[in-house]
Amino acid sequence: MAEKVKSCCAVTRQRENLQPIETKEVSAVNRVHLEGMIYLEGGEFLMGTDSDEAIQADGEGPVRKVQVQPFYIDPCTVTNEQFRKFVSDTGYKTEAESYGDSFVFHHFVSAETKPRVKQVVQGAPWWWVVEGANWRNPEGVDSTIDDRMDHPVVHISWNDAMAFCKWAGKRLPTEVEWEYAARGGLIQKIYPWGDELTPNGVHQCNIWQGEFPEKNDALDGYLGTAPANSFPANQFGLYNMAGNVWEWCADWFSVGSQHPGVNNLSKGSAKVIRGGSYLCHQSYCNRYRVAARTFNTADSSTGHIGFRCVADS
Ligand SMILES: [Cu+2]
Repeated sequence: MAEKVKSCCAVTRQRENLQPIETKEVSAVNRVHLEGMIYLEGGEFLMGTDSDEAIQADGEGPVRKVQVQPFYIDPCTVTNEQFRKFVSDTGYKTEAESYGDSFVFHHFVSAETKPRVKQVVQGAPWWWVVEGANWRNPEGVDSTIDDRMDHPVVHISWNDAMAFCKWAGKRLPTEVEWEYAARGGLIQKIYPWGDELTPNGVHQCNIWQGEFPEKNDALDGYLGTAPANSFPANQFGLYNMAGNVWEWCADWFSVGSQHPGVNNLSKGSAKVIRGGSYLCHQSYCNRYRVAARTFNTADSSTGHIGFRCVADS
């Protein structure tokens, strides 16, 4: 990244000899599970922000009127439980499993796993490339998801998320749909619930408290991921549209004039992610605001990126 904006989030696979991943063709089971999904009627909304807090280089502004068609959306990000069903049904192998490693936040790596740290990311030394880290073993081979089945699945690349969507008869939200949903019908508020981060001192989302990246006070109750349905939902009934895990969108990332708020599904080098994660902090990476955005390559996976699905109405 050429920009100077500090980020907890930009961590991307970079390989000398990128080998094509063998992805098994997933049979398109045509079963749209609309039960449990929330219908949003769409319409016109104000996307983006011109506030002082906006990260200019990310292309958060200008504010523009955008039209959204009606669609269905999952109230929560896809959980470990749901992803396990998909894998047991299809035998799908994620990209992290094919590569043999994934990005893990340094605090979560045990002494036993330390010898399996293949690389520390330059410029973001809190990200370690851990051999054997994947969705079943989020912190490496000595970790499990057994006590986190209701948490968001992580170490999922954009390509993996697309495979899940295909199986489920759903799709990834466009960035426009994602922001419309996240705003929950509020107009130009900073967060999905309003303008105050902790109204009456009550935490509304899972982000970082303390000194990033060394000391996480976890005042919101969580060091890493939280259950996908934790914290109050926004006015549309959607959970964790801010914090917890970044969420993949369908669009390629772009900024500037080519980014008027229309869907960018045809070309690009990295995919949009939205919402921020348990690692974001105002002092460092203020990207849990509802207008904030960043990107990652379609084959990258980390312990703080997940996804939620939408479906056509
Ligand atoms: Cu961040």
